[in-house]
Amino acid sequence: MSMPVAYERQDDIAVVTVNNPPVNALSQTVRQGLLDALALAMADDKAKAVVVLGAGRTFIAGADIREFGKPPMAPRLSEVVSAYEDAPKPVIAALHGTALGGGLEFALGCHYRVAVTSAKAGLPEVHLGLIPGAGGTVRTPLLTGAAAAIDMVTTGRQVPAHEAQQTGLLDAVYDTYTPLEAGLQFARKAIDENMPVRRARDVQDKLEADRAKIAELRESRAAIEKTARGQTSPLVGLDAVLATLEMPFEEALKNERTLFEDLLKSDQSKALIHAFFSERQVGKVPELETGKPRDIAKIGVIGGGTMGSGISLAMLNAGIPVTMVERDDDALTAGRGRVEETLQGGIKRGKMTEEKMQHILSDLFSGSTDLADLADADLVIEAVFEDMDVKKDIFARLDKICKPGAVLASNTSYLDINEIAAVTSRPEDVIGLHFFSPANIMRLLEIVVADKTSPDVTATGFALAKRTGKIGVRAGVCDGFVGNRILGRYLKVAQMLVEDGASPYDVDAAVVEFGYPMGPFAMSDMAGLDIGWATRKRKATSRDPRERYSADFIDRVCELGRFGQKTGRGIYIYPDGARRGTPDDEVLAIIDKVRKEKGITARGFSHEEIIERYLAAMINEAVKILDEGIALRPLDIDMVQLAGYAFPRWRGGPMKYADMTGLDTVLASLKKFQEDDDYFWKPAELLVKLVETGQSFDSLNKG
Ligand code: 3H9
Repeated sequence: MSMPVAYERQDDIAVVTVNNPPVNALSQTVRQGLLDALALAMADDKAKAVVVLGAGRTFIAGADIREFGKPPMAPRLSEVVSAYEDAPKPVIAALHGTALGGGLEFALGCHYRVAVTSAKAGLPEVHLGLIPGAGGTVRTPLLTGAAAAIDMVTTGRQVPAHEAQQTGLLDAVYDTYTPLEAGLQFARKAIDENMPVRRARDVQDKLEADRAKIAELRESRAAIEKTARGQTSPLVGLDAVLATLEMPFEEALKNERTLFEDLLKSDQSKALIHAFFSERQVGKVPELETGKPRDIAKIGVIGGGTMGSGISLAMLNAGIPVTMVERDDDALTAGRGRVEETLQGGIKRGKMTEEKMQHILSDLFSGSTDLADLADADLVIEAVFEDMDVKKDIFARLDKICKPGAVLASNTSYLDINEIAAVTSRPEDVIGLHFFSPANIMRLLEIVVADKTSPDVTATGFALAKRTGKIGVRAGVCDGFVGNRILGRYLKVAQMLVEDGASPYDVDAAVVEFGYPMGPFAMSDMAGLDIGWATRKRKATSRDPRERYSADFIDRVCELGRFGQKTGRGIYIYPDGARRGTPDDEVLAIIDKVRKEKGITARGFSHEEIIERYLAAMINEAVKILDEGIALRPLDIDMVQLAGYAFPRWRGGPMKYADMTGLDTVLASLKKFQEDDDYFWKPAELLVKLVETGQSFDSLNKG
């Protein structure tokens, strides 16, 4: 095994290379290796300067996150950074790839920083519910000034090399060099010009200027609070940078360390670290051990409605040619129009260039009204409306038209993929690819593996997710798969809460307070109340008589032609096309009337109780989904909720939230609610078992 940190000398320059694949994280052996290499460089009389760089694809991408929460192991990163800062010979960090978190903090301890053009530097700790803990909030403002440091620390943004040079974070950027050449070039200059060691702590000019405008800098708090939406670390990051302006250097470092350690113990950082690893774990599914993704060079999308055009865009944006098939010319023109309109919108927002749009429309996109034009497609995604007979007819025709080996996918959000696959002679090629609207933006892709889907086809689904920047989550076949099945439960709780006494506006407020961008009623208004109304009518005859029906008030609202935002009225009213709704007394009167008719005496619900019920229902259904094997692991459910349903990331997802709340507490809530409605609230068997055996969802994640 190669050493995690290698030392060599090239003429009179010491070269220290960190080699800890895949991202050169600063694990204990790397920290110790860096100290040892520094000692060698200092003892080496022939070495006049030191260059530090990363082997492989990147400079150092940060502390080793897997070490968090475990007993600390010496040496601490801050000691390593200080040792380099105090070195008497000039030390140059040569950056490529991503210098992130502790990696950038290490570079800030070096006396000079150079980079190749494609390098990026960032302090992404905020995304893990943390702030930099090894001097990032102290040395960054000294070099860049407080405003740029606040931006980096509170957003976690990866700053491109040239911008980083402008702010003072980097000293030189080289367009054509390798990282080693860049480092050596600068080191040669440092030696030849007898450049001094320049410690960030000694750079005081920007600090002086910032001190004069500290009141103004403090004002950024309100904006940060707004975007952070309940997340603590961005505000702590701001405090830490501002403290640098007010405290002596060493004290500011100590202050940062205390803040970092407090955050490390917080539920928010546990949740965000869970989200980070889950995002990487979720793509590891059993089928990928044997399955090989098929080549996808051309895709057919059937349907040009909201979903079909969104899916087409997701593919086109990834550079994959798409043929959209619609039933007639008018529908095709409308479908193409939707694609074009979204691309135009991208140009207006500066996210798309005219040139790229032209390339997409003339080289990648084509339209047809004849399914036979999909004969050479490698993958066909059906996105027509939710009608089993229509879908079966399409798949039977595709079976005859498509070439052998083509993957046949349905974007259905709840229909049985096994039943669809059964009409073809090749059920092993059939899979569900459930996109979320708007499909070109939403990151979630449920990859629904039917009974006969082959591992190659599943692997193709995951490869497609990766290629289009989506988070693919494996799901089994059931009504609603993972996401919509859980959604159905908490929408139902929301309705029950309203029937029993809460106003829909209270329910939404509680859910927003919890961290969602909007509550269930505002969301239903946005999606269109008619959709749920139609589903309820469709399911009316198959509804279990033990199930409480609690949507009468929404049905009444729909009967008035109030379908939500699109009709200007729904549960809220939207005067003059407003996107944010205003509460409406007419709706409250309807709710009152329904309660009276049903003999329900309204009672009050605190926000805490609303959330307790909302989450308990969500978690209970999730456990059933897990037990039935519809979801592979608890983390898969968390990823569905985070990537597709706006569950606040800093709460980790419903399963992580349940673990942190305590499964016994969740079970106790369910039992309490069960006294009112045994059918709805009966605790899932697996949850009872986990509580009895003292296990957590996390223990199931680990297998
Ligand atoms: C910090 O530095 C705190 C300090 O301020 C204070 C300390 C006292 N540690 O994402 P990928 C793994 S906090 C451990 O698929 P990419 C990752 O899990 C840290 N493991 O690759 C995956 O493992 P696997 C601040 C890590 O090319 C593999 O590497 N730094 C770490 O798409 C490949 O990752 C950050 O927050 C880590 N730090 O993206 C940076 N990073 O193969 C976090 C990655 O088993 N990392 N792994 O699934 C990233 O943002 C991306 O990984 C990166 C590469 C952009 C680097």
